[in-house]
Amino acid sequence: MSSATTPTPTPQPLRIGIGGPVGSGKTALIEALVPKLVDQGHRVGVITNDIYTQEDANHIRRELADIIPGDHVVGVETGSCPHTAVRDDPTMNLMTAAELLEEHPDIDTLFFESGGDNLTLTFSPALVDVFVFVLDTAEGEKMPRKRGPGITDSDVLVINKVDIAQYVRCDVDRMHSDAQHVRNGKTVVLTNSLDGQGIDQLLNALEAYRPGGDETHP
Ligand SMILES: Nc1nc2c(ncn2[C@@H]2O[C@H](COP(=O)(O)OP(=O)(O)OP(=O)(O)O)[C@@H](O)[C@H]2O)c(=O)[nH]1
Ligand SMILES: [Mg+2]
Repeated sequence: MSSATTPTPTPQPLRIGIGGPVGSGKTALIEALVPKLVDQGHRVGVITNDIYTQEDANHIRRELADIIPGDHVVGVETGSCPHTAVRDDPTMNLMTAAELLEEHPDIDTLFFESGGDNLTLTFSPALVDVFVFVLDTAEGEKMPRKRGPGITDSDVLVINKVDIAQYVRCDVDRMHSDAQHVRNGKTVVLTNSLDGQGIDQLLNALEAYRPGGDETHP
């Protein structure tokens, strides 16, 4: 009898953290993933972190102008080390997410892009459900062998810019197998964010972390 008055609980959005070295392609990956998510019927929000500017938020608003409303993208100006804002004290990001979800409760997928940083970056589990770390081939084939928590502990490791590997003398197969080795077999995805290579595989890996979805993480 009381069921008519019981509010339906709002499902928790899938919160995806994207981190990695400066310029590895974090923003480009988000810009490749969002149109596919929207095609699948998802409603997407994006929170970017830059130290002093809204550069990445503005880029995403421009690139995805026909895909998601501009007010679904918010830029956090951290004013400090990018680690702090997504790992040590994620308060600014948590508050920004709460405001965004209050304004747009239909958002079911929320990206957090960290400011570009070094190999030790990780995300607070209080902020995200899945942590993606993005390397690119131009940083050099040796990067997975250097390890660091971003490379070894992330849920999904992306090796981006596979299209330019040949120009920077990077053996992608070697980089891939080294990455799988240091991650004990956890997911590694090769991508070209500009032409979409590997993006479907990445999306599938992320969906396994959706709250209420398949609990068997890869
Ligand atoms: N060739 C190639 N270029 C790419 C790829 N992904 C990104 N880029 C380019 O790499 C540059 C940096 O990409 P961003 O997406 O801004 O990188 P980012 O990691 O978000 O950078 P920060 O947020 O400043 O750390 C841009 O010029 C992109 O167009 C890729 O897969 N292949
Ligand atoms: Mg960026």
